[in-house]
Amino acid sequence: MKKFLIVWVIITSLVLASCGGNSSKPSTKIDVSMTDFQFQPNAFAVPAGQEITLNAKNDGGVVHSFVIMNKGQSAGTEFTAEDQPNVYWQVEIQPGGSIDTTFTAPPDPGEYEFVCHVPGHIQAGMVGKLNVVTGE
Ligand SMILES: [Cu+2]
Repeated sequence: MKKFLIVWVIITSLVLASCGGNSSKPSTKIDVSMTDFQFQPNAFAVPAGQEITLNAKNDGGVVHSFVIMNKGQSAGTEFTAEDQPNVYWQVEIQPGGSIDTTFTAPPDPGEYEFVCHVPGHIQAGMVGKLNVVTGE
């Protein structure tokens, strides 16, 4: 029985690892679920300068947001008024709601932080990484 458990753990981690690998493949579509208090998944790769479709669902019980910070900017542990000028793009979703919208990916490749701006939510875990990559 113990052996089966170990095998199951290994298979599960392999599956999870391969899923993680997919997030580094650039896509013009982002599908994200927001819960209390997580982005699932919490890492995306998009091609620089292209139009990105964002499909976001708030599966939580409180309002959440998807806020992309400018390159090199971090909201830290709490999003405050001082962080607002450093926002690249943002959208808010009511609990139980969903949105289907588009934004233009930053033309400058690199790593961008995205967060939920609602007080306390970054500390609770609502932070992720948007990897902007150049097309060939
Ligand atoms: Cu939130």
